[in-house]
Amino acid sequence: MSDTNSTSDPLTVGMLGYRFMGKAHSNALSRLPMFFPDAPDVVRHTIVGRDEEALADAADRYGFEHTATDWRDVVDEVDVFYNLGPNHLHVEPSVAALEAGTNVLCEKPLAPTLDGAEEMRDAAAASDAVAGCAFNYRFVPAIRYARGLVDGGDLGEISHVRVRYLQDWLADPEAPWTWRMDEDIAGSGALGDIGAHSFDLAGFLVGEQVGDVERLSGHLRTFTEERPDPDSNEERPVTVDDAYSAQVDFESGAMGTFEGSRVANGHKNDHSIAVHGTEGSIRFSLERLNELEVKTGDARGYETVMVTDESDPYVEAWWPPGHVLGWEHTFVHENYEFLTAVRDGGEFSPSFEEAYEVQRLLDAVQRSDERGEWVDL
Ligand code: 4PW
Repeated sequence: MSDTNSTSDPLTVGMLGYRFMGKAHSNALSRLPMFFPDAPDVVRHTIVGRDEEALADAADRYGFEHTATDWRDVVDEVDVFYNLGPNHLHVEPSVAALEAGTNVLCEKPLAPTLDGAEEMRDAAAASDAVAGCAFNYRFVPAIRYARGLVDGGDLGEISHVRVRYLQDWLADPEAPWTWRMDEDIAGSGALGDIGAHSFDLAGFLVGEQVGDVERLSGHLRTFTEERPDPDSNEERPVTVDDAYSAQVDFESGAMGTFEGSRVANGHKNDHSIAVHGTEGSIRFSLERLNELEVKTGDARGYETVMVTDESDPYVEAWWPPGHVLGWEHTFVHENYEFLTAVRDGGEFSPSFEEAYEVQRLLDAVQRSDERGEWVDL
């Protein structure tokens, strides 16, 4: 890898994965120079995948100079490695990159298993490179604004945290099999895919007030045991959960309830969080991400705050107040913070260490479900 952190040369990026997340992060990289002029310059160097034809097309559309079919040829040739592959590809390439001194931004969940996540956390701790996990919902302006209220004491002492992440793309039992339904590749189903975001978001918003999770009770359910493989037309087993729920006790005595489902008919990408405290409450839904509902002081109910004022986090970089932002902007903000940390030799949060803590909770939910009892963390 070239010397990155102290140079003002453009940062070279290698990206593993060119589908959903490859497109989201490539879009973010292309937006940065226009809207965040103080962001580091980036060269989209090499995009990595297995299907050469699809890869060439992605390189063309996403603006990458080269393609490669083996990540081993890339991790030590670039300044920053984006690991956007399926979960079972998170550990080995990320660890190899960090050992080569290459900065890594890895998609969530950090790994399919707690052991894999531990290896990644340790590799990050042993490296001078920046290692971040792409929990993009931390970068919604309304969530940053909400955190400011919580930190400022506007909600008083926190009693409840309630997070739901509902999708319905698997509600149809005939919806095709994908790698996200295979335990060996994904690690878990709704739990890791969307529950990881919920645990991270709760920690980000109120972690300092409520402390660590002391114990939890988790529950997993698979409603459809087999699905048609679009390649072979044969039925393939689903070895992960379609839905999970968890009850959580925090150190402070606050209670948490978490729920995630990929079979919640009518909900496309409904990530919502509510926090209640002695002085007030907030609630937020990703489906209305420019708004935050706030109840404080003597108000009899919630007031809807439009989080689009130019003083709100990140909004100044975009459009005048009221010209709303969307899902893709979260990736721009995340990439801005990550690449800035790389250039300046700074810290990026969420780090691999923080993502490992999320993985401990995912693992505890699985253990609790297997045992049918509460587990201590
Ligand atoms: O953020 C969500 C993910 O974690 C995405 O919108 C889709 O659902 C893709 O993976 C999960």
